[in-house]
Amino acid sequence: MILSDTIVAVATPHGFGGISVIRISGPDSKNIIKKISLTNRKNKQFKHQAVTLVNIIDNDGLPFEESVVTFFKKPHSYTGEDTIEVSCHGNPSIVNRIVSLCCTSGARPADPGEFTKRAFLNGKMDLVQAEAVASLIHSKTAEGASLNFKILCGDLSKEMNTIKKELKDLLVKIEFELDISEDCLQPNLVSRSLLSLKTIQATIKTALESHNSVRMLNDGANVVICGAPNAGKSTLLNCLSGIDRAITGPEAGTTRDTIRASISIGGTPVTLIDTAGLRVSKNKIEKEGVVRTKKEITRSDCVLALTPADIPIKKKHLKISSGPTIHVITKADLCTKKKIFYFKNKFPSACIISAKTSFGVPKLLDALQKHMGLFSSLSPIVPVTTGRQNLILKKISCCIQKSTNLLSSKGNPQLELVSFELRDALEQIDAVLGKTSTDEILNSVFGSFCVGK
Ligand SMILES: Nc1nc2c(ncn2[C@@H]2O[C@H](COP(=O)(O)OP(=O)(O)OP(=O)(O)O)[C@@H](O)[C@H]2O)c(=O)[nH]1
Ligand SMILES: [Mg+2]
Repeated sequence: MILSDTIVAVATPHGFGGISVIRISGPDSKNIIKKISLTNRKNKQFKHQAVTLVNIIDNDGLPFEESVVTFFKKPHSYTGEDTIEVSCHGNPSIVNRIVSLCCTSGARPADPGEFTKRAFLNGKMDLVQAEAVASLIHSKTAEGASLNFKILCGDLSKEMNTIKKELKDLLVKIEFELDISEDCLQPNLVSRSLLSLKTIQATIKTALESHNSVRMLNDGANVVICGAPNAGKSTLLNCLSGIDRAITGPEAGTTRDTIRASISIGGTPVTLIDTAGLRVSKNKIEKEGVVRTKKEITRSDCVLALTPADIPIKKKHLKISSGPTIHVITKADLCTKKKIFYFKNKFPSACIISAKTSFGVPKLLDALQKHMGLFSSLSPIVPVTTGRQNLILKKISCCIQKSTNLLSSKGNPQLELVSFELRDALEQIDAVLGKTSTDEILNSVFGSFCVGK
């Protein structure tokens, strides 16, 4: 696709620094840089993938900046168009002056994500890869960045294309069967089709299951520490974060508000949230504290439900959240070995700890990592990383399930309906890869990018 206009934007963060990079993309890129610069290497300037040292000149032809210009000839550039990158001194006043000179010379300011959108429209990458660019830039962990790099290189796209090929092969066989007489059923068509569908469904299921852990890898996870007053919540927050973050004390109801501390578990940033103790209270402030605790629970990725070892544990203490929850029995240092043994038998999945002595804390961290299923970029599983991909993959999974059910039903399988479901699944795969995306979807994907990418 050839876009007729030329866009310009700063590709590096705003502010002072050694260098800032300004990106220009479109058919007029070369003309624009020629208009606003002077160089004494007249014949050798602006060759593909070569750098040219230039003086940037103002409207009166007076130089005010020395920059290095790199030219990428279409289609061998990020966007697939003629692209110029100006590396200038990292001073916002210089950067803004160059951008505005580019605009008066024929470029227009780029929209957020417009360079990547052009790369997508010019077939340099599919929509899954384009999304990986945004995720790579915003990923909060090295693991997340590595994973997004793999997806940018095409790992997930390859997986989608493999599924597409398998579904297409299946569809061809089903439609061939529909075209010939019923008596000539291809041998083992149903059993072989069911086997293929089972394999595809398993791949999709794994990709979907890892979506949540990947989200935590990119964005970080929220872990809420809750339980009755005096359960040892704030002491555990301080113990896990290694800082004296929250006030602790023997008085029940010490913590009234939510208190946050950041830690890293297996490379994933985790925000620990200490909360007000859950109890019925007439005190207005304490009541508000409990409301806030409940709000944090609904937004959490995992809840630590604390019960102290020195008071009887009731079922209601453990039913704090319907989401992932780890039962933590605190103050184990106050217990005899016999009591700890009793707890281990009665609550086999609970973590028994003492935040005072750190007993059981490493095991709690392991349990937390396991519970949240924190993802490793080294895993051979290729996960879906965005909400859009997750939603579409669920639809594909649904079509495959319907096809499986139709083929498994007794009597002659309704192959027309199977064919309809498979076609739907194929359309959804094209939607994941961006082959059939509407402007609205593209705007929502690229609108979340930063300007200059
Ligand atoms: N022996 C022992 N005491 C603990 C332990 N953890 C907490 N405590 C004590 O228990 C009391 C309550 O601890 P906090 O951490 O303030 O309890 P909390 O759950 O935050 O209490 P509220 O904020 O009032 O809801 C304090 O006196 C702590 O020193 C522990 O592991 N062992
Ligand atoms: Mg507290």
